[in-house]
Amino acid sequence: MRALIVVDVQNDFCPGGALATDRGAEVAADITTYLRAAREAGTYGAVVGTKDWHIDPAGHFAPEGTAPDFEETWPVHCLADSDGAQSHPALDTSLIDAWFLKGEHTAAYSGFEGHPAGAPESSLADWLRDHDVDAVDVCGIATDFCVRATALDAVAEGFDVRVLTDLCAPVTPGGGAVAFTQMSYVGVDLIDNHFH
Ligand code: VGL
Repeated sequence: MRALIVVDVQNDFCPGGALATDRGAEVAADITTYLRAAREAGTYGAVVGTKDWHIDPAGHFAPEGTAPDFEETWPVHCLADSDGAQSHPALDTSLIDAWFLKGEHTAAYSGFEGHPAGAPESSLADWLRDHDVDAVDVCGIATDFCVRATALDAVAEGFDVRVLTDLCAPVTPGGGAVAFTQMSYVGVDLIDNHFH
């Protein structure tokens, strides 16, 4: 059975947010349109969402007074329970079966570092296997960081992995392109023009 993983479609990663990607809001709306049709068609046995959910994520935030490098250090974003950490309003969250939070006390790019709220011992991989999932599609934000890390971990966990490239938004276009190349190199199937 195949699941869809919707990665970090949160306000802070969309225009107006602390770590905005240019295409974030557009991708949020497109994922909703895609997901409504996919639900009708029975494409997925399960749909899960991940959220960056920071409390004190070690060195993930640039120290106060210093500039983030947008590689390893970032502006403060997705603080647990803040508006910036909520799903973007264009994403219809009623289409998502389960949520996985990540990054409370450390940088956590991959959704596979996530756990259900209030259940730090459980993992996304366990949840997927419990639901007989052996294949995943991945989409969301940001292509070059959390989507890439989630797709690479999904491969390492033994899932058959596809990435829906037009339902992903990068931090930088160059970074997004490199990320797609890396994903494809480890065996991810890139599904282009899947939606448009
Ligand atoms: C992300 C940078 C920093 C992401 C999260 O969701 O891709 N990127 N934290």
